[in-house]
Amino acid sequence: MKEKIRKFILAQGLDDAGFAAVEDYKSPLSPKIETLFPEVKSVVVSCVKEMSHIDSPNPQIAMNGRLDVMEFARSANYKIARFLEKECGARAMSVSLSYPLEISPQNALSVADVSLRHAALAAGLGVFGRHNLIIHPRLGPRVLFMAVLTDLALPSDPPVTKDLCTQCNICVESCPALALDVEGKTDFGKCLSVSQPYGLAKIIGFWLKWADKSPEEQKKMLFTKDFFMTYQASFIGFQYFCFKCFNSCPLGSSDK
Ligand code: B12
Ligand code: SF4
Ligand code: SF4
Repeated sequence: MKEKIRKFILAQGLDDAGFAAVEDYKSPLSPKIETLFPEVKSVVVSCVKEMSHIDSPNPQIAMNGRLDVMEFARSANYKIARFLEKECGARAMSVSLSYPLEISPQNALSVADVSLRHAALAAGLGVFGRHNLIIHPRLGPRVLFMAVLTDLALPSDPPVTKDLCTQCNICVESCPALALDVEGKTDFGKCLSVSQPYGLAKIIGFWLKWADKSPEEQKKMLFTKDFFMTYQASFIGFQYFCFKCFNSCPLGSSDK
């Protein structure tokens, strides 16, 4: 059964696939996976390579490439879920790539319903690196993950046992936010301030400032780059302006 599913996934143009039995998925901060789908038995994880767009100094080119990859991955993930239901007689639920995500002051760390890094680890698709990203054995960290939960009982693929990270520290030194200084923990707030400069913090800051201004100054604030860019980010979704930990890591960077 696994090989039938893997063949289908690779035929979609995805770069790799792996399987994790739910008992092997261990993400300490995430909700219990059974709360999402009580009958879940395994997680089908796939990945897609990020291409050269993430190396562009132009944030529009970089983010447009990311949107392409996300759109493709979302559609491919839907097809995998559909295949599991139609061709394998299973029930299946797809997991979001990044969002929708519960964002609230009560979930201040933005813990997702399913941690795709821990799912990829359990499915034998890679290991954590110093940058806290999953390094795929062939493609390095330059991959995005997606997953489908299913009630099909599929044994886990063998884990990657080799420590792929060479501890060269390039990712840590390349992070403009100094968000990777403490090993094993990304400083979420520091990362966000650089990687999503027009995200929620900017929007809240903007409106708090706006509320205290005179009508004349309020009008002026609406004609600023900050306002225009946050307007755009509000319909793009999370808009990333930094890919440094992702693209500075030398592992897998030349593999197509
Ligand atoms: C919210 C989120 C963020 C938040 C982080 C919030 C957070 N608390 O983790 C912010 C905005 C900061 C963020 C940033 C980035 N993100 Co992000 N993010 C997510 C999302 C949606 C949820 C993550 C989550 O639930 N985290 C909470 C829990 C799982 O984390 P945790 O248990 O505390 O585990 C952390 C540490 O304890 C540590 N850890 C745990 N076990 C171990 C074991 C070892 C040995 C080590 C060393 C570390 C380690 O690693 C984790 C990272 O801090 C996922 C998608 C998803 N659904 O999983 C994408 C995801 C993790 N992001 C991704 C990417 C690429 C990025 C960025 C590069 C941004 C960009 N330009 O794309 C940066 C990288 C930052 C970094 N180096 O860590 C990819 C990672 C792909 C990969 N190859 O690993 C994911 C998987 C999206 C995807 N669909 O592929 N992200
Ligand atoms: S995305 Fe940028 S700011 Fe965030 S951890 Fe990676 S290098 Fe640092
Ligand atoms: S850049 Fe170096 S230290 Fe960072 S994850 Fe890659 S190999 Fe490890």
